[in-house]
Amino acid sequence: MAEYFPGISKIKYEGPDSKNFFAFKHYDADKKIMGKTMKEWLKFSVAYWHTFRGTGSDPFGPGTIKRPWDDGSASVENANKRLDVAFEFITKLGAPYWCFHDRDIAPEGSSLIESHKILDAVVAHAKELQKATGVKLLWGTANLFSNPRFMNGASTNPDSHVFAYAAAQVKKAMECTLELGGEGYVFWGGREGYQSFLNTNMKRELDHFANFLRMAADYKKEIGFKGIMLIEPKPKEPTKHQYDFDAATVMGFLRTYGLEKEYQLNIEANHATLAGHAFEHDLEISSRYGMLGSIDANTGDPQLGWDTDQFNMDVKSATLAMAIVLNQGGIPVGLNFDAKVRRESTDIDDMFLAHIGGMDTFARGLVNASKMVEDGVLGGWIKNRYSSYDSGIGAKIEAGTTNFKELEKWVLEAGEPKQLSGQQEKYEMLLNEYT
Ligand code: XUL
Ligand code: CO
Repeated sequence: MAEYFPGISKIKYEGPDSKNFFAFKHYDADKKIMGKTMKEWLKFSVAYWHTFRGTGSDPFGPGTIKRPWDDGSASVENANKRLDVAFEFITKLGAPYWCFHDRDIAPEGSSLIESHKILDAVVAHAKELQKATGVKLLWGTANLFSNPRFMNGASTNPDSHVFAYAAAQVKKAMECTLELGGEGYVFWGGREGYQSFLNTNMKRELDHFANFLRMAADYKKEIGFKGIMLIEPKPKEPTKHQYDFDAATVMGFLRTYGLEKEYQLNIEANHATLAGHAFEHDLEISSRYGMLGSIDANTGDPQLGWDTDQFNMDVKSATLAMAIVLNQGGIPVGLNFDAKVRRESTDIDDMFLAHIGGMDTFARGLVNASKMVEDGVLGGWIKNRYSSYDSGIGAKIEAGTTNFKELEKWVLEAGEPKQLSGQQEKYEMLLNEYT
């Protein structure tokens, strides 16, 4: 088979003193941290759409990124060749997983049946490549937002014909994910939202959305797919309002429609920040309710404020994220780099450096978080802050075994509460010590 990156050999761990950009300084795949290898904790995945279909185009100009292997055609040969390149890239990087949308790996045909056939041919090739390289599928998904037929949404489209089309496309994408042994299947509601309240019946759209998700959950059982079904919250972009606004909204929606046992959440950092939260906010809320299934690791740019999908190189952010993952004993599906190199980062080397940097950042986050846990720092201070609920009246409040009358009586005896400092600066100083 042709080699597309002849100048780059397998990326190795060389340790923190290495000056080699094409080496890991922190990600040491087989190193054990708190009983599991780094590879098992982190479950890194490469996002096919960004790294192999991204061109660097933005609303102000066309693509800047040209790849020598891609002839730009919509042929199956070109699609298969891109996969060859991708698997060489992922293998050299040493990421154990990849992720895709149906329409990024295979071109869309002129009818649904033709699209299915093209997808089958490309999936067969991907299966051979997975077998040959050992790279596994983290999750699959369907692109229900690029084709103009989905301009008013997919399962929340006012036209039931489009709803049915989306169902047929997801059915096929789920079958392909099963065929490739995916560990998850993701629903990101690209245009599942609205642009104007004036033409939208929100309740009917939400009911339809829930029915769609119920059918998908039923189909999962029917075909014997054992992976985890995931919903990826995002508040807006491309629509003005997306129904899967943030983690808390999605959890409430799932409970309202009795779907909370069928789905978990795929939390994306840049989506959390678009919703006005920190990355760790959406991780924490979903984790504490047992709903954190997977992570789309990226970051936005605080000055731009839109979904820039950058590689996260911020060690502090990765430390806080990995502390949450450690606390829940691991990430059930994985950590996908839903991130792209900048429009100006046009070299092939940049593809590698972005991923190496991202992997090292999360590896450092993992090591830092594990040290904080081992030193009893993390968790310790928070536990202490709530200790008044561990006994006495606090324990009764927590257990739900008291009432307003009893609490009034208790306060009349106990008097005014003492002021307890939140000590935020102290904890910020402590976090600095570990990062
Ligand atoms: C878009 C986004 C998607 C999903 C998969 O903002 O994050 O790439 O991760 O559809
Ligand atoms: Co994403």
